[in-house]
Amino acid sequence: YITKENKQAYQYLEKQLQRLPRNENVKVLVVDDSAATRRHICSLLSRHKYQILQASDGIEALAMLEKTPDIAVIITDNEMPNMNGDELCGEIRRLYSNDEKAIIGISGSDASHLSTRFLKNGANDYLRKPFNNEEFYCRLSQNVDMLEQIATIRLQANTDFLTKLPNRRYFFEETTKSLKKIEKSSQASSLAMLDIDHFKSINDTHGHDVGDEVLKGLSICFAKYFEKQLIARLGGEEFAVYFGETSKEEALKRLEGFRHFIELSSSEFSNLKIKFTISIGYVHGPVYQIDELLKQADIKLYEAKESGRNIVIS
Ligand code: GH3
Ligand code: MG
Ligand code: MG
Repeated sequence: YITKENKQAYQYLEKQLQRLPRNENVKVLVVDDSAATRRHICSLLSRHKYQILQASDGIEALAMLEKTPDIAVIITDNEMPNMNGDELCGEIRRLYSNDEKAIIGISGSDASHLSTRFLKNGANDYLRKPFNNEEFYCRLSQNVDMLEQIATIRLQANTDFLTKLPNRRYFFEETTKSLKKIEKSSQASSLAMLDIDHFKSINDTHGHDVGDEVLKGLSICFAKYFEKQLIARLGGEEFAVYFGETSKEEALKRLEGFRHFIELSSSEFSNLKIKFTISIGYVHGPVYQIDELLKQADIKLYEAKESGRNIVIS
């Protein structure tokens, strides 16, 4: 489950993993009313294999940003019809944070107040024409590096290290946002907690490393099965699914399906031939605090364990 905010972070990471030459994946938008200047900047960019988009003024630039959400860097002239570069900067910053997109202002004017205005309006950097090609590349690639570092850190902060599932922190943040929306429309919220049965005995019998492999195998199935839901590893051998606007019947059908699937196929994970089951506690109702929802689901989960495990209790 990937939200819009995190999509860029995941895309960056995927690209890093694919080990493609980086620049080919970096989209740069060049905004200048002079076609000749655009051509010059674009030829510099294409020599380093950046993906290039062009706009001849601020309005066109904003439309392109909306249409192409993964533009990473905007290089903008200052004096343009309709909207100056520094105003464009301000508009971009109203919509996109500076850990999402970098802006580099360019201007022919040598008035120093211009660079200040660019920076005040949220530009990351400023170049004065005529600029040295080497300097242009250095500033551009430093800004791209910064965006990638932030994306990597954000992804790591939201991901469980062992299973690569979204972690508890991410789950709390995202469900809290969603619950606020659901509360406004007075819809019921819906959440389940899953826990491996007798996991301790898997560790005790086969060792902690095998226990880890079981957690990883389960996580892959879990993520695939609940592709459209917000999921997380809450900790240990405990997982959660948040169902947003799904009906109670539909959610229970999915959960029962997953419980059954694990009962049948757990032994195939990583060729370990270890069979295990899971217990699930499910809540549905007008509850809009994530900690309260989890508390109620945990009570149901406890009931599932008490009643003999390998069961969904709602
Ligand atoms: P129940 O059916 O009641 O849930 O029993 P259980 O054994 O699954 O539950 P218990 O809470 O007694 O034990 C959970 C175990 O999970 C204990 C802990 O060592 C193990 N565990 C927690 N995190 C990890 C992990 O990251 N890797 C491994 N291998 N084990 C873990
Ligand atoms: Mg357990
Ligand atoms: Mg447990």
